[in-house]
Amino acid sequence: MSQAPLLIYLDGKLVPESEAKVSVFDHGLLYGDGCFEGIRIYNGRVFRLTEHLVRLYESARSICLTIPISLEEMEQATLQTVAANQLRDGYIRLVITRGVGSLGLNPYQCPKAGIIIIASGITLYPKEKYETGLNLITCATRRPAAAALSPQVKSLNYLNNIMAKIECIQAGCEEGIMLNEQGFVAECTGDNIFILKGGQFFTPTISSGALNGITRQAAIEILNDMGLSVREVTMTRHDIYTAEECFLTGTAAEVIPAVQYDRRPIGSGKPGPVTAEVMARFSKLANSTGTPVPYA
Ligand code: PXG
Repeated sequence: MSQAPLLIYLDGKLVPESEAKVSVFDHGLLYGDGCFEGIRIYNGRVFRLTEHLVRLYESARSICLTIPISLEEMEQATLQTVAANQLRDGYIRLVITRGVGSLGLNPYQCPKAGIIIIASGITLYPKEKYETGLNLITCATRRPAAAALSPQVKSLNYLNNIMAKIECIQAGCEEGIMLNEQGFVAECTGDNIFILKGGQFFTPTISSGALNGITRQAAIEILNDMGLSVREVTMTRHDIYTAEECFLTGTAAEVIPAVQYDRRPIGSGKPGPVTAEVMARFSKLANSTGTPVPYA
């Protein structure tokens, strides 16, 4: 990573991070009104950029938020921000805020959405956890019903997930399982979940309350390439208690094993061989595909 101050894209301009400031009247701050994406840069290429941008524009459309530039312009802005910071490996955070308005919820009082692009680094879990695996708990905090707030909207209001993350950390765990209102497994606080049982992989359906993760999709493709089928199911805690292997997927987490759930070992209690193969294949895929960054 470069040592110079980061250059942040803010509403059409690249500015030093010390000047990258937003108004206290931005509804992104006042109400968590807006949406975001997290994207990875591997080996000088941006991983699944179009898929992330499509999801960002869908989140925005769903909440009646007009992004003032086109998806193609956003793609160029993202690549330019990465290039300007000379990042070959890192993490991009795209943030769209409702913009500056008056006090009061009415989003139509905010004339123009704000655009922030940060290209930096991220370390979600300690490196050794990719070898030893994560411990998970069941979070008491549930995923909101889709009728309350669609889990497909990556909104700027992550309090639900943050409350669940607090529970994980207080329990001495890195991640946790969030159930939906019916008590079925939806996903983790910032990752999707896969389990292996009887030679087949299972992951919760999107309608269970899971975000349709881009890494989740990549994992499904990898498993299919390995000749393994993945069934999207209504998953229970029992299914995880009795799984042979378990791994989580997410842009920040990549593919990471989980070895304990609610104090019960998952399978042997060690990362499984199939999970190791999926991790290796994901690393190969991430480092060999993607949109090249136009470095100067
Ligand atoms: N579920 C939720 C609720 C997420 O927010 C995922 C699953 C995984 O989706 P992708 O498309 O990334 O495979 C996410 C995305 C963080 C952080 O800081 C987490 C995400 C994105 C950005 C930052 O923990 N998770």
